[in-house]
Amino acid sequence: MKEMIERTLVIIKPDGVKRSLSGEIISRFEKVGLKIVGMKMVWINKDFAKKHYPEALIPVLTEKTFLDYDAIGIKVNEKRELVGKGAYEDLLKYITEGPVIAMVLEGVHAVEVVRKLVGSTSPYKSAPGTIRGDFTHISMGYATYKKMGGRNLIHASGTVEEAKKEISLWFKDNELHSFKSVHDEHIMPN
Ligand code: IDP
Ligand code: MG
Repeated sequence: MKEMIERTLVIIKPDGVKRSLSGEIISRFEKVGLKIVGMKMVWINKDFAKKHYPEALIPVLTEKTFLDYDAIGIKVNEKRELVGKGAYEDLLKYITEGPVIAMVLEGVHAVEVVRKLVGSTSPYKSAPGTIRGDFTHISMGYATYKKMGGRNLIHASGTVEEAKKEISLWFKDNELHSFKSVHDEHIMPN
């Protein structure tokens, strides 16, 4: 079924690049047979960061921060919206603080498979064996509290729709390639 073959966007964030984890992260995707069909290193500016992470994300950041605060019983006097806005500004700073590696991966149910390998947003909850679970341990609540952006190493599209939008933001058509890998014979014949 051709429709099950999807493309998804993955970004190794500045902390992943600076910690020299790029090779390790890429090889995890290669090992399950996902195909890299586009890849580049870029240092994005704030305008571009706001396209990738639009302001509509603020309520989500607020939610994730307070989930972590509530879990350990932290009470914050600041208004919820202000906490979310602060976390958003920190996220923009974080994603623009160094170069990132952007790639498009292709494979069967690629969006969901990549999310499974990446692990949940707040690494202290990410399962061992996942990229976030194996290589970092902070929580989003801690990141907001420390005003450091949610340093969780990696971005991966959340849905097929999101993947389509994000791929067209980051890559031109002629930067993406169709070719046969050895896995195609075993995993995705014709
Ligand atoms: P995701 O990356 O797992 O899809 P999203 O909710 O889409 O998570 O959030 C985008 C990014 O924003 C996260 O990967 C993380 O870097 C950052 N982030 C999310 N929630 C928080 C938070 O509560 N505090 C600080 N940063 C956050
Ligand atoms: Mg997301």
